Order: sequence, then C-alpha cells, then structure tokens
Amino acid sequence: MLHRQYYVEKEKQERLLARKNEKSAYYNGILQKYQYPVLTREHIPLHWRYDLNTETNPYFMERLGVNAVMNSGAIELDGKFYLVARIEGNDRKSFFGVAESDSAIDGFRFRDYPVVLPDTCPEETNVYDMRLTKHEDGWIYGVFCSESKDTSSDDLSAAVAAAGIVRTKDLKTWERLDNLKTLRSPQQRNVVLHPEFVNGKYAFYTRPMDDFIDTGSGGGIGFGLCDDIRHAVIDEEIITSRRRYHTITEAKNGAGAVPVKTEKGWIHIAHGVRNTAAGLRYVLYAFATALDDPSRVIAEPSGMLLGPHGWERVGDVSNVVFTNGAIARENGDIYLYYAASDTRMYVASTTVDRLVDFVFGTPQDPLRSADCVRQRCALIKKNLEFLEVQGE
Ligand code: BGC
Ligand code: BMA
Repeated sequence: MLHRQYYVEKEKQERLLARKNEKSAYYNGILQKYQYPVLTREHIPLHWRYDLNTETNPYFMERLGVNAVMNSGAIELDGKFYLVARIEGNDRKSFFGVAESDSAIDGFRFRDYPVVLPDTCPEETNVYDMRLTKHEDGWIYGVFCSESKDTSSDDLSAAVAAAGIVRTKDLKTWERLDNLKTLRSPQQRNVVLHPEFVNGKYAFYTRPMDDFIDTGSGGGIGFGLCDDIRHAVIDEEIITSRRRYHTITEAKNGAGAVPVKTEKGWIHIAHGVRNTAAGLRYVLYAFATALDDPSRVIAEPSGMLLGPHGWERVGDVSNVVFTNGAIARENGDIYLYYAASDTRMYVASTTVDRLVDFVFGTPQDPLRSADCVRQRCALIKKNLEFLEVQGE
C-alpha cells in the first residue's frame, strides 16, 4: 500500500514540474534571466528518495535524501533539451542524472534512474560537473571531475582532482575511457572538450593547478592537444584566458560551457573567482578565441557576464554562479544553464548575435581604477553629448 503522504508529495511535485517559467525583470540587454529555477532538489523523483512501501517505511520518510541539484551539462538532441545534472545526495556524494524537456526553459523531468557510470576507478570518491560535447567524430563526450583522496598526505581533506571521460550516443549507454593525463599538471578540474578536431587532434581546455583548491602557479585556462581520445594524454598546456591581479579571475578561472562557434570566433563562457572576506566569489565571464586557433584570445570584454544576484547568492556555497553547459540552437538562440550557490539550476537566454556584440563591442578591462574611471567618463561624455543632440 502507498502512504497517504505519497499522494500529497506527488501532487506538489507535479505542480512544480508543470510550472511555466517566466522572464525575470532583471535587464542588462545581454542575457534574459528566467525567474524560476529549471532544476532543484524538489525535481528529484520521489522514488529516488523515499521507500514507497508503507511496510518498510511506515512514516514515509526520506531514506536517501538529495541535498542539491547543480552544475549541469547541456545538450540538444533531436529537438529535445537535456541537462545532465550534478545531483548531490545528503551524503555529500555527487552523481549524474539526465533531465529532459521539450522546452529549453521549463518542464525538465529526470528519467527513472540516474546515470550509472562504469565504475573503473576504485579510488574515485566523487564525480561532478559534466561538460557535454557533441564532437565532430560523431560521439557525445562527457568530461567530468573525478575526485579521489590524496593518500600521500596526512591531511584528511587532501584530495586529487582529475578529468574523467565518458562517451555516449544516446545519453543512456556510457562508455568510460581513461582519465585525461596532463603530463605537466598534477591536478585538473573544469576540463572541456573542444567540439572540432584541431590540427587533426582532440583539443581540450584544461585548468592547470598545483593543488586541489589552489591553482597556484597555473596561469589560467589551458589548452592542449591529444592524439588518442581513449587514452588521452596532453603534454603541453598553453594558456588561453589568463588570470589577472585585481580582476574577476584573480584567484581562479576555468572553462565552463563548450565554446560556441560564430562567424567572428569561438565564444567561451567561463567562470572567474576572486577571494573576499566572505569566501570565494564565483562569476561568469565571456571571451572569444580565433576560428583558426581556438587557443588564441581575440576579444576579452571587461568584467563579468553574469554574477550572483538576489536569491542566487544564497545556498550551500553562497555567492556562486557556475556554468558547465549552454545550448546554442541552429536558429541562433542560446540558453545558458547556470547553478546558483551550488544549490539549484537556472537558465538565461541570449542569441549568437547579442553575444558576439557583447564580446566584440564591450571595452577591455584597463586593469587600473584611474584608467577605468577614464573609460567610464568617455562613455558618459559621449552619452551626454548624444542626449543633447537628441534634445533630451
Ligand atoms: C567539491 C566541488 C568543489 C571542489 C573545490 C569538491 O570537493 O565537490 O564542488 O568545487 O571541491 O572546492
Ligand atoms: C568548484 C567547481 C564547482 C563548484 C564551485 C563552487 O571549484 O568545480 O563544482 O560549483 O567550486 O563551490
């Protein structure tokens, strides 16, 4: 027999899943944010959390609760929208779940089961943040963080982050390949596979770092090539988007969504981190690289593309927005999926034209207050003169 509360919870969940999203009042002309999250812990099917049998669960209590749904890979397949979400159990372990919808902004539903990855690394403790790349070789690749305990250290929290790689054709059957080896960097997180071959090789955006948390001497987002995707090894990592003093990337940066190909260049949406008295603050920023050399930065608009505002600032790891997936549609629409404070997923929309205009038409960061204020005064002067001409 099903518990009475099952029907109450089911009804609540159906209402949530059927809720239409609405444009948020937030305006900056670049991104249209939507008001409601697209995925939350409340979207997780009841049968993943409760034992539905009243005999073994007389109080209808959550047996395996879910704490958060965040950092999702995103892909469009045959006109449907898919998010491969990072789901964090109450036990702090993350795993992946595929949610699908006919709409890019609402209606996402998880399948009956989460993703069961081939368990090929016995030392792996946690997996998270999968980027999905539709590669020109015909496969869909998922590159994610595979975290293990650092057994060489006495520190209980010492860990090693590596990039795990899987591939699939249908988001149902997943083949696990070797973890990426970067010969010159001991740790990797935030690795993204470029969708096209570069000089006939597979190309990865990496994030060289000295240690699990600190990027240390790692200069920013790396780029490296490898011959064999099944046993991926990268020797040299060259730096594309650099970290800089007193900018939004001072503490760390990392690739986010798979770059979007446009007529003017590859557009990247990445995250930048700065340290504050209240802890690390994560924002999103954009830049472009050359079509003939996706590692060469050709445009770097100043500042952030999206930062945590309002309720987005509040959650398990507050003051964080993070993306590892965007969907660029054939018609030029772009949907950027981002997590707020490591707790829930939101979406913002834009278009290729707008993003190109933002990336190539926004001035660069002059890096010093004196120059920034001069830059702003030039804009103000131009506007005041224009308003006068307009008779305003
Ligand atoms: C967490 C990630 C976090 C990383 C670095 C991992 O253990 O699961 O969410 O980004 O540590 O702080
Ligand atoms: C990490 C990322 C994310 C997370 C962020 C903020 O470095 O890889 O998993 O969203 O920190 O906690």
